[in-house]
Amino acid sequence: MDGVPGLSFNGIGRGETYHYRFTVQQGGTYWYHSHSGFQEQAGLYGPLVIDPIAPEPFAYDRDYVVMLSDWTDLDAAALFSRLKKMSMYDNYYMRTVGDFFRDAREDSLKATLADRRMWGQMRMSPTDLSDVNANTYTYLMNGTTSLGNWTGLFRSGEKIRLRFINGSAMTYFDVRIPGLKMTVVAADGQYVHPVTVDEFRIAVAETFDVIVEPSGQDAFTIFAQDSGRTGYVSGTLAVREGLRAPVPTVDPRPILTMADMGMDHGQAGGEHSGHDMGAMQGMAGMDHGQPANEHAGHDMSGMNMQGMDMGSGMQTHPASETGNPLVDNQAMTPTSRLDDPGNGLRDNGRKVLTYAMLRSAFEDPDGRDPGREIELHLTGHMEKFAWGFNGIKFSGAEPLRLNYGERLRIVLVNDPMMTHPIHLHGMWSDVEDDNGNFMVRKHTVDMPPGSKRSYRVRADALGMWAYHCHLLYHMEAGMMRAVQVQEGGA
Ligand SMILES: [Cu+2]
Repeated sequence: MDGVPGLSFNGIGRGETYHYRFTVQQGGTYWYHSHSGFQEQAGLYGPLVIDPIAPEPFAYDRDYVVMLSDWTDLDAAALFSRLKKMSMYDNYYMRTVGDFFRDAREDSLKATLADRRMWGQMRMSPTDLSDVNANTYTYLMNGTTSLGNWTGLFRSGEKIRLRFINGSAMTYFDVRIPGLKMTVVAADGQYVHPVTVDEFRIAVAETFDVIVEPSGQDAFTIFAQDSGRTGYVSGTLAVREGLRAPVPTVDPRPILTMADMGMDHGQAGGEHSGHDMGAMQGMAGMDHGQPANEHAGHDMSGMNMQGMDMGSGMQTHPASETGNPLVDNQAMTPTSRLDDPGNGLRDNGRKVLTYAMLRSAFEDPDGRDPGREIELHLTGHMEKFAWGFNGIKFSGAEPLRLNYGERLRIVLVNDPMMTHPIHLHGMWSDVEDDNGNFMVRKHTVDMPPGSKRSYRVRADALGMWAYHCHLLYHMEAGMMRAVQVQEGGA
């Protein structure tokens, strides 16, 4: 019943009634949405909270759903065709001539030129963080704008459970409540060992349950800014209706760095500015000479890999990516980056949740070592707004076949310079740490640019399932596969 029209059932026609019948095997915070066309963008979604049978491992006095979403009055099909024609439409922040000369003063002119040339060859603006942003979207909290000020009431000293759900089509949010610590107790509906933070990034489709204990003030702002720093939505926790607390300004706009492109050999700690690329200027010599498809199959021989650790092992790529006009970038040295709070959140003076802090409150629910491994690359071409796995769109791909009951490992490599929240229907994704140990059970695994992450899957649900990027327009453009779980071995 985690179905998708065309894969596991025929959808629900106009005027039809469809009865979902399923055994509830879990509790927690989830959401539901249409999987037909662009209906999710048009608002066909809602929160889904399942009360557990067993007592919960934490206490609270009240709970509220805080559902975040991105709304547009545009027809979603029109927005999609705009993305196909002008993928940069919302990216107002192309760097200006003024920025160029400021950079040139601060660095050497040579380094600045090298940096700019490199980004030009990458066919991406270093500020290009999201395809659609607040220039198009109005962000909503529980269906209302910041002006509408959704308010959750509390009495001083109470423990409030907030069930954050990112029901956006395309938007990552960075969430904080100035003046309050948030203790994360569940991720994607499943209990985690409590971890207390100031802020968390919530990918599209993820859910996080947090507990806060407001006191000492009558009102606190729940602040959710988009990851591209083009806008925000806010609401309020208050002792009565009609109150507000100060609303922070949106953080400075981050820029993508070499680390975000999977080309950094070290850990991702520390927010790189575009200026420290001087040391990487050898990268600007990456001239592949084939304008149509310069990044499929890098010719390493011509590159001056100054400052890069060639010994750490370069990432290999599937043959289907080579010479593929739908692949504009390949991660060279991707790492899990599990302890990276993410672009725009590093060293911001706040304690920011990372995946490395998420530990399920239970042992590996399967316990077996994976019997085999499937590596899939997230691929795309920014300008063409083409997305897929291994350079192949959904329409041209065979289903992934899993054997009923098997335990396998899926390794994802994110080649394009965008972040993708990857969701497998029907089965859990048990995220592993860098040593291949079970870490946290999720249904949506965020894949930052240049990352390589693995998770275990127990193929315990027969049938056809969708496996896709949860950015709606990426999925529609082809970043989706069918997964077929079948009985009786390979
Ligand atoms: Cu995507």
